[in-house]
Amino acid sequence: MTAVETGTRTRTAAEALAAAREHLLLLQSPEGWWKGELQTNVTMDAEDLLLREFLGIRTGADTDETARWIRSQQAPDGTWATFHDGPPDLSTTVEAYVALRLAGDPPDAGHMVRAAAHIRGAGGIPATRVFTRFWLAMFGRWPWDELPVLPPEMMYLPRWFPLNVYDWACWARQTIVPLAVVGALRPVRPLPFGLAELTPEDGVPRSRTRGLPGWDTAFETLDRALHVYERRPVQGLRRAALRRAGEWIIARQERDGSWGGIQPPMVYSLIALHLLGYGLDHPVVRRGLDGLERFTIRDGKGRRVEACQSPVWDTVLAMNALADAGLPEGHPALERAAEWVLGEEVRGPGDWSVRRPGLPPGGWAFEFDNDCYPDVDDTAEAVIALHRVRHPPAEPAIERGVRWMAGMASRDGGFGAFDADNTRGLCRRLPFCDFGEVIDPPSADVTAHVVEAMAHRGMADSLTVKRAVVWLLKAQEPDGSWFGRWGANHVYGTGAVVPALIAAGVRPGRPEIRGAVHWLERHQRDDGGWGEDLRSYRDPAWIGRGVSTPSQTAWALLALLAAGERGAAVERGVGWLVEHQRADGTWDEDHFTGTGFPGDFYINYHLYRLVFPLSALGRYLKGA
Ligand code: R01
Repeated sequence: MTAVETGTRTRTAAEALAAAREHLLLLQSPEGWWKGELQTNVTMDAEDLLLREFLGIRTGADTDETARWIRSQQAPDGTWATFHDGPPDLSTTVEAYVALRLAGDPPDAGHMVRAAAHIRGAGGIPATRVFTRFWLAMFGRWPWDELPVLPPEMMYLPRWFPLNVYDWACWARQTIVPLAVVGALRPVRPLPFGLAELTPEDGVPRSRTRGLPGWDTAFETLDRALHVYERRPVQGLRRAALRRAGEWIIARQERDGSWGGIQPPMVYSLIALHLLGYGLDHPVVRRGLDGLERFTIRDGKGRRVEACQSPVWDTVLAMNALADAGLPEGHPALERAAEWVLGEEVRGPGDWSVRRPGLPPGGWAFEFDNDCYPDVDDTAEAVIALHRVRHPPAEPAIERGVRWMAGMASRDGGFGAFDADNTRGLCRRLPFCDFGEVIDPPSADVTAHVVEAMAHRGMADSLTVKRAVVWLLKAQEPDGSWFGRWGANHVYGTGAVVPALIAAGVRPGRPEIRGAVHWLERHQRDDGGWGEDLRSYRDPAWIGRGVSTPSQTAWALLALLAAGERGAAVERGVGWLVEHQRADGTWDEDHFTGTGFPGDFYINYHLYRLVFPLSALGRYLKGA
């Protein structure tokens, strides 16, 4: 059994587990849920200030506190990244810079001079993403005419026609509908300063550094035609399309006032509705602003906005971790959590019904109030959690969730997160879409979670699980790993798929499992942990490589333990967890290990550092 010297005494794996379990129990809310901070990047905070400036509701206190947070995230070279220790990101740096100018930071202050120098060297505003230039256009610092056109008339495309709104992943759908309204109305608000200092010197290429390959000829031609149309849209049609977009947005506002429980749709929907004539005192707008308030964190580090909130996800992961850690069935913490999760079940139709019209509702969403958008990943983990804590009143909800999940299988047998058969790659090629993933095709991690959930429910022999297992086996990389869509990266994918395949009855001796075990062993770091840098999404040289982190070490261990491994790799991995645990029972994890959009948008789920190591230690000790 692994034991590691910590300070003056030796902590064993069992003591590490007990400390972690106690720490997690202390974090539970009185209502029964857990929720860790969902950290992303400072574009959230910059855009929050710009939104408030646009609506005329920006306050000095909020601005100061937000600016303090944005400054605290600046790298020594003056830039901002989209993840901890990541490379400079031009669009993020421009948005942060503009927000700090809005907050009154003088352009000749050292941190501003460094930021501006980097921006100029990287191509300036012309080289930023479409969203960044959209914001600048709203403040007269970029010509509306030089943005890709996204006409609101797209609301009339039938559901079978390419690029209709239901071809888009739900997060993109909810973002582009309000942006189409904003782009059609082309508002310009004054900004009390210029941005001449961001203009690149001669010789710096002015084109977009990325995204240009997406402008293939057909779309370039289409965009040019749309620009021509934009000068004289058919007035009656335009008015009707704007009204229809407004109604579409309002129909999707959640009980908490948010849209989809994510920041970008909230911000753009508020702007769109405002432009359509909804005043600040209109209940829809007021509820929306209240919704944003609930996504706002204020503490000693400053004011910041969460891109999204993860209470359901965090709660079901915590329940699973506590069950792994040996907390007995019927423990009050698990009972309270189960009751809360039951109250979160989604019982009505949502956008997913468009592709699966006959399917009865069920399942869970990620956030507190996200009834239009339950997702398969949360549903799978909720089913596992409710099943494992043996809470009899949960049975009907579990059954509804399982049936809903089964109905959400895509044609190829795999599972996407929010929609079935959301695979139209054409969406990715629009010039507008340079911000990240815009479709929701089946992924290995979500499919694995479904397989694991259904295996727990005794459905390992069902056609749904068999097809999903075939899907997973086909998705294995030649090197033995699986790609991680919603977590970083191949360590996450492999850590999800191996336990699922074993749960579904795949023998540990099968070559696919052996291949995965060897891949994990080959990528164990010298210190005994596992780590995979987010750069791996763009640069294959980083696959399986990076600084060891608690969550990634735990994912690798979960796979190895499921495959029946009990050798040196496991001992060293457990040793890494025990050695790096804090005295208070949790772990530090500055590196982001969550993925929003591969290559573009990343998440540090603050509870991952605790729930996954707890699960890994629990399963290690149970098998010991
Ligand atoms: C965003 C954006 O901010 C954002 C925020 C959160 C998500 C999607 C799904 C899940 C649930 C969690 C978070 N699970 C499938 C994953 C579980 C690990 C996605 C996007 C940024 C830009 C745009 C998210 Br445009 C739109 C949204």
